Amino acid sequence: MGDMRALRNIVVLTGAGVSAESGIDTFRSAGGLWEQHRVEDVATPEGFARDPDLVLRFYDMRRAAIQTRQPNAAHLALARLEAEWPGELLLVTQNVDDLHERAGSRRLIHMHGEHLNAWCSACDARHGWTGPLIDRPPCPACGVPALRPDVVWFGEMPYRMDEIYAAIARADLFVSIGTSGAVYPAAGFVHTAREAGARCLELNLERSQGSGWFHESRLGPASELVPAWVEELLR
Ligand code: BV8
Repeated sequence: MGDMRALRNIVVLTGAGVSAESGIDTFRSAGGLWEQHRVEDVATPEGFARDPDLVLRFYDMRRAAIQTRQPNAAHLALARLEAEWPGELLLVTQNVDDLHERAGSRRLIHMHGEHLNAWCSACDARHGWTGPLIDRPPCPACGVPALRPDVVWFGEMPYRMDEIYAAIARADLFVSIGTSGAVYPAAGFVHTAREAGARCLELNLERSQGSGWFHESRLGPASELVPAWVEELLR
């Protein structure tokens, strides 16, 4: 990877693989089999309109599950990097769990939303939410029982894309961790980073759909690769 010390601005993208060792299912493992529905069918506005109870139960189950899990060494290493790196660091996650926050990361964008938020379809307010939504609780702001998971479904626009693209345009290093590179626009960030002249590094358990676009791809579990890479940067 050459001399890392010349780097100033880093953008890190994480996916489900960074939370796998915390016991949170990745999409590849859970994606096709959940109650005989593909995630693409359940995680869509159409799926929600078709069968809101099915979708609300899907998210209630996952919202409860993440609250029983803990950050792993990869989350902690990324929080250490944010604390100790002298240049800019932006962590963009596709994950909707809160393990990066609980590990200590602050400069963080949840481009696909968060399990621990509820979004009111009636008044557009968002609220921190840890319980179920299946029993249609009233929105704390407007009282209408119109709360949905505050996650970005397929066909919906991911959050804070302008900030993400602005950070990638300034990046000297783009690092993708634990993602299959199957879902856009996140899967396209490496192309944008390369066009901006950034070095591109992939840390993943196996080769991903985007591996060929990275200058370097290291294969292995995130709990080993990420702390080693952070150590290399901060040395
Ligand atoms: C949009 C939130 C437009 C919900 C998620 C055809 C071509 C190109 C694009 C499209 C197309 N048809 C449709 C599209 C667009 C679509 C898309 O990309 N579809 C795919 C299926 C082709 N994208 C969208 O719809 C996006 N929106 O395009 O909007 C628009 C424009 C204008 C106006 C309005 C709209 C929105 C996509 C967001 C969907 N929401 N999540 C929820 O979580 O329930 S997606 C979800 O799956 C994740 O957030 C993530 O983004 C995605 C993939 O998951 P990964 O994180 O990569 O996880 P995965 O399981 O796939 O892989 C895990 C990886 O980790 C593996 O590689 C594995 O090897 C590795 N791993 C495992 N263990 C470890 C490990 N690595 C390290 N250590 C380990 N221990």
